[in-house]
Amino acid sequence: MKNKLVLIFSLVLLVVSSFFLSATPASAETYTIKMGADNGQLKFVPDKLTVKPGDTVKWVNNKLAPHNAVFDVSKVPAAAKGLAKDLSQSKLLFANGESYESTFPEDAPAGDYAYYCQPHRGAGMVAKITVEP
Ligand SMILES: [Cu+2]
Repeated sequence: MKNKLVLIFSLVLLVVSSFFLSATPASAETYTIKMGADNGQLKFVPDKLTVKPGDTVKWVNNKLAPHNAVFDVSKVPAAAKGLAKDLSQSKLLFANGESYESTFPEDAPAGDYAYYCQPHRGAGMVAKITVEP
């Protein structure tokens, strides 16, 4: 009887631990977004991207610098306004190939996060990241 209990307990432990292993963000991805299209357009490429909490976005300076990536706090989920500031990269990048990364935390609220390049916002250099759990 005691052995059986130990066996059941071990099995439960195994199932629970494997659940936690599969739930860890081992599959977190890093997505690269070009700042300035190859063809010389003032765009982020891609300008629409879907990520999961835990994923990282890497902006790379490509064409027509300077650029940056600032989230529009009026166009992010209501619960994510503080986060949007943390994710913003306001430093202007001038050199080709310069980059920075922002990681969406595990508790990032789902929804659309709009952002723009400050020098080129008026020229339409705006984009969107959708967080989908
Ligand atoms: Cu720009």
